[in-house]
Amino acid sequence: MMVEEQMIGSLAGRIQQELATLSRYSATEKGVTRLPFTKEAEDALVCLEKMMREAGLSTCRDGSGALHGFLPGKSDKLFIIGSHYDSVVEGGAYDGIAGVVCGIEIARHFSPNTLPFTLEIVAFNDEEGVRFGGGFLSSKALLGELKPAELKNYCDADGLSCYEAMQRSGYDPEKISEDAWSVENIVGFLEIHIEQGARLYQAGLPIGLVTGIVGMRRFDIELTGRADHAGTTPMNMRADALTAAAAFILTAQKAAKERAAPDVVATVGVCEVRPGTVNTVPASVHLTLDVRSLDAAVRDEVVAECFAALRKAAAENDLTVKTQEKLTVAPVKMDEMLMARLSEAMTEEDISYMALASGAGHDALPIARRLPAAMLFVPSRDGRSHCPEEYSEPEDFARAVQVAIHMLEDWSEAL
Ligand code: HGY
Ligand code: MN
Ligand code: MN
Repeated sequence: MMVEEQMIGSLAGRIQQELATLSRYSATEKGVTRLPFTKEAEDALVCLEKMMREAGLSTCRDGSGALHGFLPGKSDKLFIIGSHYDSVVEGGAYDGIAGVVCGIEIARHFSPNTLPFTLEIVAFNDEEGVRFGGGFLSSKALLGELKPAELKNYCDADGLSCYEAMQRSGYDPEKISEDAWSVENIVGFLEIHIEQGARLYQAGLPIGLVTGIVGMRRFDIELTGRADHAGTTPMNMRADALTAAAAFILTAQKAAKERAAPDVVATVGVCEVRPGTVNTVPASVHLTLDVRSLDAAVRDEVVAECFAALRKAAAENDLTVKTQEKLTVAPVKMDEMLMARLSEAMTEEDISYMALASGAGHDALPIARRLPAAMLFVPSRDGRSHCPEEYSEPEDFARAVQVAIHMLEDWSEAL
């Protein structure tokens, strides 16, 4: 079934409108900042709830702050489509939430009780882990993989734990996994997401079929030395925390670059120096480390190299080191059956696409370990993401929606 171009046009127009509305729920003027358990996150959720109901879905929330929309089918089996509605700080208007909007548009296309399964559209909370340092909060909770006590170990910059932030927002963290899925009841999961890299954009292709997602390890590191006068403390008598941090940062870059593989990356995204004054030897530094690879062993080698360098530099500078591993998630391959169904739908729609791995983490990452999962990527202009310049064409989202609709229609006809 060739898709009428004007159908793509009208669908694209509605998607663009919905994303423009949702992008206003932000704590910053510059880009989009919508962190979990904040007013802007709650306001976005209310707006998504309205969009879901207008599309004919019944809605409910779960104990992690995720929103669910349901379109009943001919069985209680579930096919789930979704992505996250939280963002990074001063991020873009498409990362995550575009996949929720696409899910709503897919569901809107179908009448109740026509698909062989119930369609569940999910807006996941705190996929990014930017506020509390973890990530995948809702997807892990829905997989039954989160314990309430763990939420006390994740704290924001003000020292407020995720546990307390949930309580302040009216959630009961003790019930975080009470709404966990019965995984055996789920036929499949699809996430539509922006690529956040430049491969599709440079190839001029409208869609990417994701083959796998990198494994990730994330750490919080606290280096403690001693504050001293910058003018009167001889170099050989300092306990300068920033010196060891510099060795760590350069080792992270070098270790990843030496693997010379695009999926092997290491990033020190946070480097907070205290007391942070021009004439005081840095007493302490808070760092984060994020290491990824499609190969868990390579990922672990890079981590080991980084911490060996840190221990050596800390010993040479008379520092103490405290580390906390905040996230450990294995690389995954996407489901072959779902990939084949999506590939067939794109062939029938005469849409050219590229198969590619994801260097970004997604809710599909923990989910794919437990049930059949697939992802479709939409090009990111210039490969930019996690910044206000993030942009993707609404027509490309519309094409991804049409591919998913085509796959679900084929699925129904085949039964
Ligand atoms: O960090 C990531 O890859 C994703 O944006 N959470
Ligand atoms: Mn992101
Ligand atoms: Mn994302």
